[in-house]
Amino acid sequence: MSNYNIFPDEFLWGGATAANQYEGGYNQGGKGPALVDVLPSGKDRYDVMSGKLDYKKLDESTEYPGRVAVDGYSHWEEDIDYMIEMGFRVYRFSISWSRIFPLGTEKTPNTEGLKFYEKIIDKLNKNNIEPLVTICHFDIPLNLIEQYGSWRNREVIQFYLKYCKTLFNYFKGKVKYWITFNEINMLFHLPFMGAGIVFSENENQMEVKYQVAHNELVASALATKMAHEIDSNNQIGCMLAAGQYYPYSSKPEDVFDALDKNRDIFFFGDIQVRGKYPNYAKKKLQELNIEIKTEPEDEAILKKYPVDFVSFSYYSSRLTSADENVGEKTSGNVIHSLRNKYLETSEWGWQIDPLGLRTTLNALYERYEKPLFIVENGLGAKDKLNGDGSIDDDYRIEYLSRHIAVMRDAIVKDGVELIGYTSWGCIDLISASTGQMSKRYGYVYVDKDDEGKGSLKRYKKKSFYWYKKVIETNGENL
Ligand code: BGP
Repeated sequence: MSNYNIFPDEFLWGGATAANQYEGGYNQGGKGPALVDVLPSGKDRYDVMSGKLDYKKLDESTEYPGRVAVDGYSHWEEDIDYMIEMGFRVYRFSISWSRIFPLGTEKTPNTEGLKFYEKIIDKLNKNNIEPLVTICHFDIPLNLIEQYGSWRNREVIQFYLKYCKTLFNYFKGKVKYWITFNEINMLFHLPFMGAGIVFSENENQMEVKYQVAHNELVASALATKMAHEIDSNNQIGCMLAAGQYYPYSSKPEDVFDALDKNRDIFFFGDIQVRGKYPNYAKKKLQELNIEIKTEPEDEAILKKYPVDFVSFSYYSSRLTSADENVGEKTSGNVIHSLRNKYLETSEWGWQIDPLGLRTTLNALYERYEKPLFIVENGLGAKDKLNGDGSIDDDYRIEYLSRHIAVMRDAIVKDGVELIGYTSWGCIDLISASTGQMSKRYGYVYVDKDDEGKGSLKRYKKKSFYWYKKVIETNGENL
């Protein structure tokens, strides 16, 4: 008989947030303006995120939900207390680049920004919660976008490395786990949100995206090198928006199409883990007649500094067909997929597929043989705050427990090396794709609505007590 209580003793249970959707405080503590501060709510949001609409063209009545978010800037202490109460062993959060370098280009960092994160990190360490820091989560100082054209410009690599060096030195011995870029492949789908790219007319958008990808990949490899040099205990991860593509049918064309679509995700991992452009990517660039600017040393940089672990987000599997005329498109999720008739969907049309997580874990582990870390997973749902301050989010408990159960299968039955799990938005925060508050993921409810009204008071949901038990029993009690 297998022992199903097999999460390793040191398994890192926890939750995740990111400055751009949690922190707010956009003009406090010396912070400079950033990408998130110009992301509107409402109908223009998607066009701005995808680089089709220049944020400078938005009118004066535009609301920017990220500027206040859930005011983690003032509530972080209370929020970490909730994490302590749930027994978190890890907390993933991101540092806002423009809190450290308001313009991105300064010679010296903003000490107030560093001190802000130091308080957070010290509190985590004091309570045996491992900090997992995302260095760049859909975030870049606005000045680097406006003056340099963001990541399309190779000079930005140096600014990013300066920012990394500041963090690695300042938090030396206090932070071990780092992620260089959140969902690096998102830059192909939402180039502005992912990498601060606004397209100009008539430019070859695909070429720009590959150039941006290359610059970020070189930056990530150099950051990995630097992190290891500064402290050999540092562990650096890549971070992919994962979720395997399934073929729409057993037609060989559909099967091949799924393989090809999966390469959009693997492209980044292949370079960050295996250290070189895979042949399929070189061929694709030739076929598309894309020429990206590289430096002679890039090949060696990518080769010599692979990441230590592979982290990823998983919300759903995806479905694809070679035939554009079959199937029904799903709404909601920014990475497009056809409707899979075997799956239920969330209120936002995201398909729910726990077993797909096991498939994804296996695909990544077989390909890379590196420790895996699930750093985002969860159900975005509307919650109802009852009169007595309780929230009965059984649907969230069901979603999460089904996903955690397959993680256990992947470890015990498949031998996948999984080191941790941080569910997304452990404290309710602003949704990235919609900018709305009503799409909630948390164990802790935050009183705020889509119009920005509310006391920001926190309430524990039913899932709070459930997750506390999960951690207490090391995943036995689902
Ligand atoms: C990922 C992002 C997160 C987060 C999550 C949920 O793509 O890394 O920032 O927001 O998706 O998406 P949403 O907020 O759109 O529901």
